[in-house]
Amino acid sequence: MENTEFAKVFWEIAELLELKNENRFKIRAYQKAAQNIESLSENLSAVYKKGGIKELEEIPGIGEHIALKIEELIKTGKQKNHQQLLKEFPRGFIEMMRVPGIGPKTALMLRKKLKIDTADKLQTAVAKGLLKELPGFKEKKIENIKKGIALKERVKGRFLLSEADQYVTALVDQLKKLKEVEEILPAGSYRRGKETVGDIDILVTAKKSEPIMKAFALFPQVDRVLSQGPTRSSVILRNGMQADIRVVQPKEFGSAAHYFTGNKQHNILIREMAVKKGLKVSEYGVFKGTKWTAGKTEAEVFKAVGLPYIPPELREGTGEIEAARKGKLPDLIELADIRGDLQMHSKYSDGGNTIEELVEKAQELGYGYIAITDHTKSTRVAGGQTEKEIIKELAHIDRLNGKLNGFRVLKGAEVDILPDGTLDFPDSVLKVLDVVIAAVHSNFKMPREKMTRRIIKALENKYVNLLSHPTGRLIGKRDPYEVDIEDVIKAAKETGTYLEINAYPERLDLSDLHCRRAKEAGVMMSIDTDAHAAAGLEAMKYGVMTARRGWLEPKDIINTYPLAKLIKLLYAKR
Ligand code: DGT
Ligand code: CA
Ligand code: CA
Ligand code: ZN
Repeated sequence: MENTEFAKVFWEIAELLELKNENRFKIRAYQKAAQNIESLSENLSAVYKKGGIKELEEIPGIGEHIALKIEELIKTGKQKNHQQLLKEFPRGFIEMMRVPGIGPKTALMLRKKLKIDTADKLQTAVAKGLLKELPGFKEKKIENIKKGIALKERVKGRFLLSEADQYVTALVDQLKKLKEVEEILPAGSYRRGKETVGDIDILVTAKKSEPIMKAFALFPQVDRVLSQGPTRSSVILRNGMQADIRVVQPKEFGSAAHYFTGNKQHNILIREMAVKKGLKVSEYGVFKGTKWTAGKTEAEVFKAVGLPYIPPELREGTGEIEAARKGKLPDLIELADIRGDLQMHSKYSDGGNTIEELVEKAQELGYGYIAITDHTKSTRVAGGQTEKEIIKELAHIDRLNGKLNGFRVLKGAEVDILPDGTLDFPDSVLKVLDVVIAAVHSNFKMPREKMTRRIIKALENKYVNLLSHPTGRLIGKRDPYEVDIEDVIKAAKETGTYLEINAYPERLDLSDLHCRRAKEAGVMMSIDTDAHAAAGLEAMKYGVMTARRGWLEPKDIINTYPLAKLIKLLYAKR
């Protein structure tokens, strides 16, 4: 089982216990466990193999109770309580409950009053106007449900980049062990770093392909085989995602990599350029007439059409070819450019690890600094801190910094932007912080103008140096709140506030397109993980991917600078 599968079981248990109105703390424990499992870099089964239940209990948020359930899942692939809950609330019902705008209470009522117990039935009922009859179903509520159905439609059959990543990593690890395999390249939208991935496309070079195809079909991640041929197979993985594998000859590797990386629009544009030069570009190579002239590397393919190498994240057919032609491709940011992480939560609020543990992890990643940014009091569900409590935390950080050599813990907070645009802490507290992150965590359903004004007002506070997850979206779960992002970008520029690219896998907020807009407007950004456990710091790569898709360079990102320069940037506004 992949970690996402374990996590899904616990998310589901939590969700279903919520339906049954169970104890809030019990529900929270399952959610915490699921969250921490998701951010874990090591596979749970591997952790278990190392040291059994005891080793599992070392993971933050996992006590004996949950560890035993994990053991059960590893041994039998199922968990009893989970299965029992599923009998009471079948999959179709859960899916309906997950439509944004529905939730547990509404789902139960729909089942009781109208016998609606699947997402499809819900859609039909909405279309027929049946919901209007129900008590409490005002036009606005129905409108929200309609939006929720549309949101679900948009992400149907797509998976988060991080989930695809877990499967790709597992598949690639196993392919590497096959002696016939020479090169391996996960291509497609995954390689382009898109926030959601439809299916996985893996390219392999080998002289003999049959043994590879046979082995691939038997990988434990594979649920069933759709088709298996000599050079191409398609399977469905255990999470329902499709994976295609293609075996090509070494001399075709570059052209195949280019073709299967896409995107389609980019490919079409490259082919058109080739035609103008009297060439033909296909997945098999670059041809002059019937003569193969190039294709061993991607660089050869680009060279054939007179272009420099274009990084995969830019290949969307949105101006990259033009920029390449003019020698104006950006010098894209890389993971190695990141020197620290400016948003994370410790045990002082809803994080699973102590500040010391977060520091240790950050040092392991080669960082020179981090900011601890626990929640503030209005976000009570996430253990938000009062003014008094944070003063204690800050003293703790001071003591710790006294002991650390060549590493700095910056004092921060993720401060709530209240509905009227004022902040959850007074300036007298903000003043003593190095990193003040402002964020919207409540009252998401404001009219556009009001929400925009609310956020801009927060940016006007001279102590706020960073706006976190600026649109509030959760991919596939919650649309961005209504906000005029162009106005927010403009206000960031005018006030000297930085915008965050939140690397949390279901946020990726700013999105790639918004990154590009912010850069064009001359706004600097930070890439932060918003980690709630030490392992969560590893999600930085998804934020960097998003930044690369947004054409960003190291100089655009404040946490690529050394500490001294970063501090200057953070204090520039005061
Ligand atoms: P996805 O899987 O929906 O997230 O997106 P992709 O980009 O991975 O698309 P996919 O898996 O359908 O195909 C992989 C690549 O193969 C795609 O990015 C470009 C190339 N490709 C697929 N179909 C066509 C086509 O009809 N024309 C051209 N020129 N390229 C194609
Ligand atoms: Ca794909
Ligand atoms: Ca595909
Ligand atoms: Zn949080």
